[in-house]
Amino acid sequence: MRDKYDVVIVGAGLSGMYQLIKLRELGMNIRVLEMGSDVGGTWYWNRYPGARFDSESYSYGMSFSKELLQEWEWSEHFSAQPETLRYCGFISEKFDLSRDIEFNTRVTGAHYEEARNIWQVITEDKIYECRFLITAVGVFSVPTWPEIEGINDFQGEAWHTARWPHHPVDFFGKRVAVIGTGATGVQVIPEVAKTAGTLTVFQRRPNYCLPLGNRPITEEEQADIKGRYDEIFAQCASTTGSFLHGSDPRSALSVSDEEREATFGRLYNMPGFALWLGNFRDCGTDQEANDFVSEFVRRKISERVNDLELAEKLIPLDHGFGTRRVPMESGYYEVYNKDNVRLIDLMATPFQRITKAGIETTGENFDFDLIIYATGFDAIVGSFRNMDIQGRKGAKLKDYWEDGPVTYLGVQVPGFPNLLTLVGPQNASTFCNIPRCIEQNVEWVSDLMAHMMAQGYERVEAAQTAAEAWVEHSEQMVAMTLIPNTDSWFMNVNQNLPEKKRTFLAYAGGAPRYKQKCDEVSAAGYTGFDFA
Ligand code: NA7
Repeated sequence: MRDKYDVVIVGAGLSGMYQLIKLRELGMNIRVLEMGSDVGGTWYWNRYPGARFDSESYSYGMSFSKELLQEWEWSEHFSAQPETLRYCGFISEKFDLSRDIEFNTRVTGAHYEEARNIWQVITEDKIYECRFLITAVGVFSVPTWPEIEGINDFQGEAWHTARWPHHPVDFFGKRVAVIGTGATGVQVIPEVAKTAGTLTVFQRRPNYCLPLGNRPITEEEQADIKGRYDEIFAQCASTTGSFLHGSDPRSALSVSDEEREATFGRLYNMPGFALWLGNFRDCGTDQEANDFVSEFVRRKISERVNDLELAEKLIPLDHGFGTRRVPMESGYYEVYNKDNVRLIDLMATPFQRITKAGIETTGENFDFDLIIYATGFDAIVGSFRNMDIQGRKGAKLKDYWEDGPVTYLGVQVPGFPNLLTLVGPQNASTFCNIPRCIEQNVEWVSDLMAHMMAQGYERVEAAQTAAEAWVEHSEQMVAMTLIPNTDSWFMNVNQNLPEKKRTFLAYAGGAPRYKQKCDEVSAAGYTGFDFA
């Protein structure tokens, strides 16, 4: 006997949880399948020390329930992972979600059966049947390890930050290596440096990191935040990335050198992504404007690192500020002023192999007790590639996306009826203060379901022409930015994986434009979708 449902949702992170809540309202019979042993998604897996929001906590929390907003209290302006995971658990309990969730259940594939218009969802233990398959698999769910010879030979402790153990990891007095200096590495490194005997950081390409400016939320602030949620979310809805930081309408080239410098200085000292997202409007689109801000951040880095030669290694010269994800840090650069911390520049001395005792580069052999891999993810599309998703006539999604994702609005794929991809490629959610876009995505998908129920439709499928137009529009949007000028996970580049087509995976047109496009489509009777 196969378990039969109206909807199977893959993933019990925030998007899967909220989708469950919304579809219950339609009286649907739903099963959520989750690989972890609890809810939380990203916050369940990424338990490494230092993991925390880069979004202001009160701009990140779910906004759909006024009661939830009043009941939950964030303790810091940028909440740390343990608190955020508790928050996910709090939502699950409040809305009694776990009765519809199967934990420790990994979906390995899903096949569409055209004759019966059903999806067969395959897990390691059994097969579920459903009419609608909704993926809520997150953006960073498939960690990638570096391709280094001997990686399994190391006899000490080794952890990937995205597969951090549930027990505490002790760094005290140990010789610790961290590989990777992206958003994750930059969070974990200062934490390790606090107690490690020695810390050796292996850096390939340096990033432009900004001070996070985290601090506890005072009682007065708490009351103020709770009284201003409508205003906070309205502000988020008005900005490109759904953060509190909206861009300055002026061009960086239209002001005097003094004014520009003063603006950069003010934004640098503000908490969060202010300098990235609240800057002059052309810093991310015009090379000259971008050069100004890049140079500003380079100067800031050199001011914070005592040793000039070391500072030079930490300063990016190969790309412009904000063209890759900007890591947010708390005392990151100052770590390199400590005697027990070393930076190894892999551009000068690349890895040769990992040994039983540690790491060999072309310049030196190192012995370690613990290696931390902060080496990133098969971002956005990795989870889709990891599942054997087959649509009409057995067509495989991974083949269809071989040359880059093809979607309509980032939520549907031609040839894959009744498959809905929350937070999928070419969807604004992947480039957004994510819960803000999750709410938009989930509500839009729920409205689509309600529409289908009202009309008596049982199948929805994006038209090929509509998807092609969406891909073209997405390409036009990113071409207006400087993002394609450098390699990053934004551009589907991950050197730890077989080479893939260089293509932009997210949606660069901004969340307000994306929402408007989605709303226009629904208001016009779901143009671009075929129903049956
Ligand atoms: P990222 O941003 O992809 O960073 C991964 C880091 O690991 C980055 O510094 C990489 O260097 C480095 N890396 C990866 N593979 C290697 C090898 N083989 N050798 C040396 N260094 C390597 O992942 P994060 O986890 O930091 O952040 C992911 C997202 O999570 C982030 O953007 C947030 O939105 C949340 P590289 O830059 O490729 O030279």
